Amino acid sequence: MTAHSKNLNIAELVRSDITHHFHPFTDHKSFHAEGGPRVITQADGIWIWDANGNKLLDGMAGLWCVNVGYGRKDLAEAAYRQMLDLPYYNTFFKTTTVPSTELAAKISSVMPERFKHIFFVNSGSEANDTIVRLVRHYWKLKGKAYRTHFIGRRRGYHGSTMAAASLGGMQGMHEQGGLPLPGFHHVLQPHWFDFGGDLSPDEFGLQAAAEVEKKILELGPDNVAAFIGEPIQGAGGVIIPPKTYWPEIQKICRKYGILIIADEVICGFGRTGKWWGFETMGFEPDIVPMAKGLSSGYLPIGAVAFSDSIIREFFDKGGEFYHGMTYAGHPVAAAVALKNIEILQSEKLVEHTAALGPYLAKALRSLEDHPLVGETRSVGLIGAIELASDKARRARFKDPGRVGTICRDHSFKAGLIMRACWDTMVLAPPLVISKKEIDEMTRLARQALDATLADVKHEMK
Ligand code: PXG
Repeated sequence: MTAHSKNLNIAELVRSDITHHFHPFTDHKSFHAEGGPRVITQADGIWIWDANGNKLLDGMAGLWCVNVGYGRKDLAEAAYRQMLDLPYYNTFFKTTTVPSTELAAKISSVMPERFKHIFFVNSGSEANDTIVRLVRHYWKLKGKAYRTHFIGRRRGYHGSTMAAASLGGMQGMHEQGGLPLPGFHHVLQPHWFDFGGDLSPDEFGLQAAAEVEKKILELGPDNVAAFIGEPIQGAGGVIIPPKTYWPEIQKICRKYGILIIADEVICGFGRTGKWWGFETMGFEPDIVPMAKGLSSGYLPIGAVAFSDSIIREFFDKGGEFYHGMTYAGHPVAAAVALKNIEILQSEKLVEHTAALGPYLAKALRSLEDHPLVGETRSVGLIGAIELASDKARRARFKDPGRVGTICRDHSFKAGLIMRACWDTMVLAPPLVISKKEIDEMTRLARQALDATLADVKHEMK
């Protein structure tokens, strides 16, 4: 532990946190009942330490974001240097800063040729809110102001702001705050384990894509602005669509002139073994929101890449797009993101992820002999373990999420941070993980599964 954390009075800090800190995505009643927060004080590589000195393997890279791992001095130095040069200036009103301009060009350089223009924001939520406004305005510039509707998927996650949560398909979120807003629609997620029935994954992929066409026809093809999807749904439970799904979605969207948004907030910057999830899943989006891995979470920054055909309308027609955040392209965050991408390139971390993908897949498959495990799946360094009460029938336990939470808690106790999305356990470790560390992660996951089984054995069919 650092001298700094040694000197903390942790009990006092926890008391203060309960008194003053209102946390996101937290059940505040049980938070109080259980004695407040776990305090994380330090991290290095793929490991984090809490204030009690417990060492945990961070199987989630923070919240799917610390792709280059913890403890990168280069990133701290990039921030320090930029703060001394220019801690802040804006990018509004025909002004720029050196790091924001350099970062736009850098992002563009790792994308397909048509993505030359990058709009900066501070988070994935803001990226998606920006897209809703910009896409509707784009269609207006094109003389098709009636194209206003967006189609997403159930259990899609695109952020917590009003428009981003409307694009997303999280029922619990929609029930709070009057969502979705008008004009946002959702179709079945391509989750074969839960919905595939007797179909082969490839057959099911086509069926799930057909749901999108059905929704388009129901709304009237001319009224639909865009389809949004994560190439692999993250928070929904690492839903890796069958390989037939995305190419079919692309065919359908092209047929009706509907824009495709690939939400790369989790999949981008190497997570799937290529720079972008759309490359791994085989489709060509028009718009790409990104955040998380853009700076590996070292500072908040997000961005949206727009294809030339969209940007051309703004260049040709003129007129101001009245949208932007004070900190858009913040020079310190941009300097850190720039250095982060340089690290991904110089250490060949995308290639490393591609090379380790089959190793993680095999490690996860080794868990399939466990009575609780109905399926495992992964691409690159993002994977899932499905918990089932009857693996042969792919049957779930009652009260979705209950057994997942038990497993998540056992995982913490064993020393592994593994998240539960309902009863799907998910893993997305930093891309710097080694084979030996994957073995350790798998060993700890099995320990958590064993402890979970002891708790729920009587419910197994
Ligand atoms: N798109 C995707 C695909 C995401 O995963 C966002 C957009 C929103 O990004 P911001 O930066 O506004 O959070 C996300 C964020 C979870 C969890 O529980 C996942 C996210 C955020 C919080 C929790 O898995 N993803």
